[in-house]
Amino acid sequence: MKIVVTGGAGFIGSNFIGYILGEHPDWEVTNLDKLTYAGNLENLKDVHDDPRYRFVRGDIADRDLVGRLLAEGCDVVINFAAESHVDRSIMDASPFIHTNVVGTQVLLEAARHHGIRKFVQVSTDEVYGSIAQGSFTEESPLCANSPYSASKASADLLCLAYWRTYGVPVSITRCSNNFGPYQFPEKLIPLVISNAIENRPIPVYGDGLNVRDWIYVQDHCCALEAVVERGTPGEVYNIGSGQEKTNLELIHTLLGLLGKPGDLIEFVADRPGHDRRYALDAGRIGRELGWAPGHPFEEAMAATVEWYLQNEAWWRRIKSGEYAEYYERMYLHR
Ligand code: NAD
Ligand code: TDX
Repeated sequence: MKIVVTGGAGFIGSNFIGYILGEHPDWEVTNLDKLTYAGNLENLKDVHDDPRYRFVRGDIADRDLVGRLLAEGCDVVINFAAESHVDRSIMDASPFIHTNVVGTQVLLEAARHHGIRKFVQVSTDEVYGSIAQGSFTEESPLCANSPYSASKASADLLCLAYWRTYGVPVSITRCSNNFGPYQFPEKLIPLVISNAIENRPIPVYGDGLNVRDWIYVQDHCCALEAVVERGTPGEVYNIGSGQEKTNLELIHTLLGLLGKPGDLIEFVADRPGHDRRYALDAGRIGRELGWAPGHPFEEAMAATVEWYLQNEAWWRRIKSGEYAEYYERMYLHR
C-alpha cells in the first residue's frame, strides 16, 4: 500500500511513520512536509534510510506539487500537516488558515481528481469546545473557541462536504491531547519537563485547573492505523483514553518523576478563550474498529520523562534556536 503522510516531520506524524513502517513491511510512505518551525527531520532518523520511505519538502497548499505527488499513484492520504499550537494561533491566525483550511482543501481536491482510496483527516477534540460535565460524542455540535480549533473545525466541515458532494472517501479522527517522544517543547508536557530539568519556572495559565484527557502518542498512532485499514468513509471517530487530569495534577506528577520542587510553578495570566475541560466519548472506534488504548497514564508518562532525559540534545537544540525568541515573547512578558 502506498501512503502519502503530510506533516510527517512533526510530533505525531513522525511517530506514526516509525510505527507503521515497523508494523507493515509492504507499506510505502511518502512524507510531504514544509518543515516549518515544528518540522524536524531528526525525528525521522530511524527511517531515513528505509527504501520504503521518501521525504518531499513542500506545502500542502501548493496545488501543483500536491497534484504531481498524487498523480504518481497513492492509495491513502493521511493529513497531519497543521499549525498546531493554540497560543500561536492567538498571536497570528493567518498561517492556521493557510495550512489547516486552504491546505486541507487543496489535498481534498487532489484526492478527488486522483481517485484516492482513503483520506484520513487528523483532527482534534478541540473542535467541540469545552464541556463542564460528561463527554462529547461524534454527534456533538462543533463549538471551536480558538483560531486554531476554528481552523481545524473548518477543515472537518470541508472534509465532510467533499465526501457528501464528490464522494471523496474521507474519515475524520478527533483525538485528545497527545504526549510522548518528539513533542515540540512549546506544548505543556515537554515544556514542563525541559524547564524543570533546567530549573526554570513553569508557567501555569490561570488557576491551573483546566482539564485535559491525555493519550500516549503510540495509542493515537494505533487508532489511526485502524481507521486507515477499517474506517468507514464519511465517518468521524473520537480517539481518547479517558485519562483526565487538571494541569496542576499533571505538572505535579512530572515534577515528582523528575525529583524537582513544586516551587518552580509560576502562575501567569490565563490564555484568552482558554477551554476549561475536554472530554471525549471514544466508544465508537472501540465498538466499530476494535481499537482500545494500551498505555496506562503512569507508565507512559514515566517513559516519556525518561525519553526527554535521554534526549536532552534534541530539545536543547530546539530551545536554543528560533524557539528561544518565542519563549521570550510568550512568557517573560506575561
Ligand atoms: P506539529 O506542530 O508537531 O507538526 C506539524 C507538522 O506539519 C510539522 O512537521 C510542520 O512542518 C508540518 N506543516 C505545517 N504546515 C505545513 C504545510 N503548509 N505543508 C506541509 N507541512 C506542514 O503537530 P502535531 O502535534 O504532530 O499534530 C499533528 C496533527 O494532529 C495536527 O493536525 C493536529 O491538529 C492534530 N492533533 C494534535 C494533537 C496533539 O495533542 N498534539 C491532538 C489531536 C490532534
Ligand atoms: O506553558 C503552558 N502553561 C499552561 O498552563 C502551556 C504551553 C499550556 N498550559 C495549559 C493550557 C492547556 O490547558 O496546559 C494545557 C495544555 O496546553 P497545550 O499543550 O498548549 O495543549 P492544548 O491547548 O490543550 O492543545 C493540544 O491538544 C489538542 C494541542 O496543542 C493541539 O494541537 C491538539 O489539537
